[in-house]
Amino acid sequence: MTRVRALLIAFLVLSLAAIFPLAEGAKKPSAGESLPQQKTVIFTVFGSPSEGLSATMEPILILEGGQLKEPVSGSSDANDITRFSNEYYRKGQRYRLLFGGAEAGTAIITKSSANQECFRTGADISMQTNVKLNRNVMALATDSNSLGLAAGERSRRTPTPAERAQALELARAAYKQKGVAASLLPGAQVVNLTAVDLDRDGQWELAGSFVASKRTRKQQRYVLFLLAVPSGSGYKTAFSNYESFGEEAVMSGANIDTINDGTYVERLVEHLDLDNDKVNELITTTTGLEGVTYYVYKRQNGAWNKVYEFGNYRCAF
Ligand SMILES: [Ca+2]
Ligand SMILES: [Ca+2]
Repeated sequence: MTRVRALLIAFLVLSLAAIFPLAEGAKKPSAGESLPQQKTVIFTVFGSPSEGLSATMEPILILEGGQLKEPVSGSSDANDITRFSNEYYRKGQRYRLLFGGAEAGTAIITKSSANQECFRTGADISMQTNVKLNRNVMALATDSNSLGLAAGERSRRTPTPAERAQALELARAAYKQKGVAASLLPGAQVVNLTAVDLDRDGQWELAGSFVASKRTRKQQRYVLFLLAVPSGSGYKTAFSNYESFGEEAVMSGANIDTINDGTYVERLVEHLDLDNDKVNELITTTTGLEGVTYYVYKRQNGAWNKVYEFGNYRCAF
């Protein structure tokens, strides 16, 4: 093959790629058709008020044939990280932003982090959205064109004072059941509390993260994640995850108060219907000192079960 011809073919291939940038994820099964779900990637999007429409994202799961699979992680082979970056983090690549289980705008890749020391499976993005993100308010991005509800069906908001009081009451009950001293409970802190409608019945569920602190020696932190669901005129706990951390649980050089700021505290990422059964799955995360873990909970026969867990190593502390 002559050099000119090779260049021409390369040019044609590039042109096609430019014309059909979304071709791979663009086929949508028509109504009633139950094709196996094609491979799609779900990313968590992290932003902050000071960054405005600049944010970062990293992959948390791959949805393929109805299965939840682990994506590339910070501890993956360097070649796998490069391959992922080349495929998903080309400058200008666009992804749908999802928030409150629904369409919320666009994420546009500005720079891959693959060559950095930390956050190697992540990327810098710019967003086109009216959603305001912060440390405890995260969004999702995806290359799927079918996941998520229409923008008008978004469900995610700050709880009312009454909802907050009920969630705190359930949190205190959960703490009491774990034997946490009653004297520490009035001071229990709400790290984050979000109202979401997971099953689209117009009644709000509450996802909450809490820390109770024993500040006398030896210090202790009691962390709790709790999903409260409507029951009668109030709420009941659908599930809760509790953990206790002493001073020795925090690596030297870190302060135990990092837990009060959210480290080791399971927090809501988002909710999204991953398997099209009309009930949204709950996606949460726990940030450690060297990485982050993601969880997916699914309602099965009325119970909320953990169906996925993925730890992403980011950087040595
Ligand atoms: Ca509901
Ligand atoms: Ca579902």
